[in-house]
Amino acid sequence: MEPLKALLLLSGVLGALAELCVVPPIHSQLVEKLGQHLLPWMDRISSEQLNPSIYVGLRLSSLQAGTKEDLYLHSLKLNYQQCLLGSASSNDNSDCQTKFSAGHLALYLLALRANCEFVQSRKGDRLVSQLKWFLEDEKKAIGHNHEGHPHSSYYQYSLSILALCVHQKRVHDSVVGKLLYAIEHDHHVRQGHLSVDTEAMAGLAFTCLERFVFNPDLRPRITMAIDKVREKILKAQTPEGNFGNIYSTPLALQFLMTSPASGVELGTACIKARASLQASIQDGAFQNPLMISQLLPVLNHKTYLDLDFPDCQAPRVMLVPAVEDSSPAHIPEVISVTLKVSSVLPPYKQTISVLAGSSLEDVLKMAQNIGGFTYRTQPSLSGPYLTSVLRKEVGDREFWQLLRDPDTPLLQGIADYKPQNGETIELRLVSW
Ligand code: B12
Repeated sequence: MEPLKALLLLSGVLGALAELCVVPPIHSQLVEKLGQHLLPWMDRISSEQLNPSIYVGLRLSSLQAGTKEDLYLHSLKLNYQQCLLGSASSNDNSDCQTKFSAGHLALYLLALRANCEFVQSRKGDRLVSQLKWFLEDEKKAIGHNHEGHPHSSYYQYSLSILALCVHQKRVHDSVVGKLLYAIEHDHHVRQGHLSVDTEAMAGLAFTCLERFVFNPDLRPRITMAIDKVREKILKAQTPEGNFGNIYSTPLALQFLMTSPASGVELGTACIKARASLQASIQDGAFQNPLMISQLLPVLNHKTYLDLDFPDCQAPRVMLVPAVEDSSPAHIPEVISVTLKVSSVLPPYKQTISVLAGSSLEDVLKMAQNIGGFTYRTQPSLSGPYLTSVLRKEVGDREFWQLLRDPDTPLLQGIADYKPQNGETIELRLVSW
């Protein structure tokens, strides 16, 4: 048989065995609208508001923001390098250390790769060392017998491995070993629920490690872990098509798109997920810049793994700011929302009046203004994170969970969630 024919036959056989996760294109106008949401966030360049994930998402998308994008990267570099590499003795620096976690540093390294830069020079090496120290520290927190937990989360642990890997920096086998063990034994499962986001991030990290084969002895375990992650994510698909929920679907798809699989209905699952994503985008479910930044690569058939060899010359459509809606404002309607906190003594319950379209954060502000209620937040890449309610601060591995009465956890944070008239929202202190 001619060599070409033999090759075609072989690829045909392999193709029939292995299924690919392909996400069919979504209407370009919808994608542009998502990109437009990011533009105002790119004007916020104070160190607290900078978000390297936005830069990564945009660079892996089909869209570009021209000089705004260059300026944003410049601000990221100024802030991160000054902060992370500043003199350890200065007060400023200790302030920085609390502002930027290892997860932020990992995202910053991904942003550099998104601009086709490798960490080089002494400064770059120090950033890499910081991330490696962080992983060593987390490894110690997990402990020899895997009985502990990372101080941050397995999500940030995986993100850090991924960032080092796309910079082709070796990660110690024992560090990888802890993540393998966690995935093999479901150690990151929280309250019995699988965190699809965490699985997907771990899957992306493993797939990168598999590509670079730092240690061939680990390869079979890594390959098995990738298969296990895929299996669990596919099992977590809902009847609507989401992997986990709508907001974990982008990262899940990023992972599923990186490796073909045989013997599973991967292609069909991804087409179903894409349909659900399209419906949610049309419904306006994607407003949060972090969520958009994880989604945009998927809509451009890209994943964080493309950062190993990014195509920085790929043509991208220039974004233009959205035109303000000038339709006449209608008379504002007042709605009632009941706020309930049972995790404190005495329990708190109060009905608050706010304008329709107000966020949960507006409700909390109003309750605080009325009196008898207090809360505090901390800025994060996803927006304001609720850390204290009625002076009760979260303890180790605790968080203030947001629920719609009676027992439905919200899928959005306080700044994004808009309660409906008559709804009761509970703030509940829980362990994770
Ligand atoms: C780990 C995690 C948690 C942990 C965080 C604790 C910890 N020490 O890590 C726990 C379990 C406590 C948690 C809680 C919540 N989470 Co969460 N979380 C994540 C996850 C998997 C990773 C976040 C991360 O580390 N990012 C990387 C680092 C570098 O960024 P960072 O900004 O520094 O990270 C901090 C914030 O992300 C913050 N955080 C975590 N979750 C959320 C959610 C919101 C809305 C905000 C504002 C902040 C926030 O905690 C991180 C650590 O300090 C993401 C998944 C994802 N796809 O991003 C979901 C994710 C961000 N969480 C989500 C949600 C909905 C929540 C909750 C609102 C759930 C609820 N009903 O109560 C609460 C937050 C409530 C509050 N108090 O404000 C959604 C947000 C979707 C959206 N529309 O924006 C995501 C995408 C998961 C999902 N697929 O549903 N989360």
